Amino acid sequence: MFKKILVANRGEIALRIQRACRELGIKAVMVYSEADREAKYVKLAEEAVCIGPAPSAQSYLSMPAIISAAEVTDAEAIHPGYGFLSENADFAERVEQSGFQFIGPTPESIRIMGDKVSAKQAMIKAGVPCVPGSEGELPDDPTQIKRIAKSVGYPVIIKAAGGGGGRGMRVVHTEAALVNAVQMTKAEAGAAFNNPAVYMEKFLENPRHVEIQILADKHKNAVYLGERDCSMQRRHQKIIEEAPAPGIPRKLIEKVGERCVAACKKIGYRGAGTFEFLYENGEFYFIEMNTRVQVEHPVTEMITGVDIVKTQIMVAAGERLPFTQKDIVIRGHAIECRINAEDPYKFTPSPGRITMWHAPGGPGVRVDSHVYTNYFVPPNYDSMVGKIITHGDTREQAMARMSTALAETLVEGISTNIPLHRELMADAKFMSGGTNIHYLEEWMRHHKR
Ligand code: MV4
Repeated sequence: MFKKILVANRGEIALRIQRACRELGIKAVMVYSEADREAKYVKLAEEAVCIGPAPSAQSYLSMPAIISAAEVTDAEAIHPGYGFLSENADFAERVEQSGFQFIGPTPESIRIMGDKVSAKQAMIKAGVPCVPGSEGELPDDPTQIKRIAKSVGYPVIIKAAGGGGGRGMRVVHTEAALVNAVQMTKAEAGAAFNNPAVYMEKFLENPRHVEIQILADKHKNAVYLGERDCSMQRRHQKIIEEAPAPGIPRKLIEKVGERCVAACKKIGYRGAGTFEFLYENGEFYFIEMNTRVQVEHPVTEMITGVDIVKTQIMVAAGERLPFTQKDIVIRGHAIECRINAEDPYKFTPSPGRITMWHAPGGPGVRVDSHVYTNYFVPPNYDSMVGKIITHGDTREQAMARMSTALAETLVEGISTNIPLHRELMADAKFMSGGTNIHYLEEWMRHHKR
């Protein structure tokens, strides 16, 4: 096992990784920007290195700054967390060329999944169900583009190969609008991702976003840890996640989960990974794979009892997965509310000093947050200040515990989206389960203030 790991991230996930290291008896080196000097996980760290000024480009996104920090502290491995450099194949490669273990998949796996066209081709080959669409990249010839769209059937969606997470997409309803939409998407993709390649899919109108968590080791063992429903989102920002996904037959999850595991074995995937699907009319359609630990990993940890971050570190060190698929048993239900420093209805960021932070507690309540009373939320990074996760025997109990937890959470000095979460936990449609990806935005339109 590693003796020392460098944590190349900030905020709650930096703290989460530090906790996993402590449990494993590994020293965690924390890095921080000038804006994060006062972070408690920095003060509590055995070692911490300032890697640059507040702007991410000069700190958390600076490969030389992070790799030199690992060199001067004699760390053996680097955990990238989520966001920042976590899905940058060049970073993973440079980490390994510098003699460190990257805690994540190989650069090749990251590269394949980063290109959505090659990701989809790999999944089709491995037998994972995908959204019907073009076979790979779209050609330039307008006649061929129209022929493909006709066979897929309108509406279609044009997506950039270099996009993902909602960037670089366009929905097309008619043949008249098709060729221009393809050209526009290609031009934007070339500018934004330095890759003009686009592909086409049937546009699903009212899907849910359901994803499957996997873990794999370097010895071709892989398991799936069930699914999460992440449909409660606004502008591609998830705000509530839950596991299991309400109302989806267990047998179907098992079938798709087994396909994901087979795909991992086939491509030699290692580490934690998430297969993102759209779920509509009882069917799963793969859209993208994330090659990092995700913000919402705690809901899976709560229903399986598996420590995903700890396992990421163990498998990166070459250990075998300490469990097999039959050891993975889903127990109860978990919900996560992301707490953001923002206006709850206008969504404008609300950085600044937290003059009072009182976290909830009680049975089945988990809080993953790096903030505390008197903490200053810097304006330079994303607005998430923590996550409240509740677990219960049933979905109803998990939701009741979440309502209680939200009621006793006190934050003063900044605005947060806690009032929005309190309202959503009392919303009849959300309470009944199974709302689709459009529900929150529609709800916002009907609850204007
Ligand atoms: C789609 C889709 C409908 N049909 N693909 C948006 C984020 C990116 N990961 C994929 N996205 C979508 N792809 C087809 N063929 C609708 C979306 C989509 C969406 C997906 C998941 C969660 C929220 C979403 C919000 C708007 C659109």
